[in-house]
Amino acid sequence: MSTIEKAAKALEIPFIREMSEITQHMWRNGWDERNGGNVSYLLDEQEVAQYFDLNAVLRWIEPAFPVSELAGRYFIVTGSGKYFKNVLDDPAGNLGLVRISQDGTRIELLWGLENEAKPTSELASHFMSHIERLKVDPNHRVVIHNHATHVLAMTFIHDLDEAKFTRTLWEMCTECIVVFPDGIGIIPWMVPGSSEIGRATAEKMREYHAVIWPQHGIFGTGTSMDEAFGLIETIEKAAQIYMLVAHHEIKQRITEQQLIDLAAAFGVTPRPGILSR
Ligand code: 2HA
Ligand code: ZN
Repeated sequence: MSTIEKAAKALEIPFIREMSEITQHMWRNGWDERNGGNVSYLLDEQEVAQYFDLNAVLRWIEPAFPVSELAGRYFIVTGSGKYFKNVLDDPAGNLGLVRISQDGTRIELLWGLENEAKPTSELASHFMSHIERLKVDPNHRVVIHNHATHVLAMTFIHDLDEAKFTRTLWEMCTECIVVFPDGIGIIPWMVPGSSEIGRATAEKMREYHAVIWPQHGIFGTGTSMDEAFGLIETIEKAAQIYMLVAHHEIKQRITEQQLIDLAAAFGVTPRPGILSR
């Protein structure tokens, strides 16, 4: 089978198509230069069984730490060092379908990650974030990390206090407070790819759907690809507006009363401590 035929066949599988399309969208948005960014998507066993033999393990991969909380769970993940630009043309070379072994000490590869590729270098942050999000929302499914341009820029010039950062984002677009009433978590700058940054990120995920890594990027989560991607898009849009207006004289803005009215109209509860009342 040619690479083109192989890709076309893989793209008939809904979750492979979703991963391939979302990575392409992010690359086109300029959020995933080179091998930047990673995605992991929790799948149901029945969803996987429709397309794959669950007993056909291609190889085993050692996770950096045991993940017994995720034993028996299925994920499709982006590969370490892989370019989002290339996923659509070669899903099997850039994505992997994996299952966590029953004791949580091994990753069982069922499809993809061809040529001995490994799962994303940020697997610790992904797995730990899935564990924490699932505790607060059993419908949680998706973790996306990317280098959203204006979010990253904003971390250079805005106070990194979570309440202040969130408040600024809410003020940038009318619907922000409706999309992320729980606000934005922010961790200190840390070396990426480590279990430490994974722990720090996941700790924030207990309370937030999105976590910013200063001077690096963002993690967004959701119950579907659309929800996780839509959250990042909305935060990035607000950050873009901030970067466009920050050095200009502001003649009118969204007031605190308007934020309160929006929350009431859309039935959301803003995180306490961000608005003054
Ligand atoms: O290279 O984005 O944070 C992938 C990354 C690491
Ligand atoms: Zn990154």
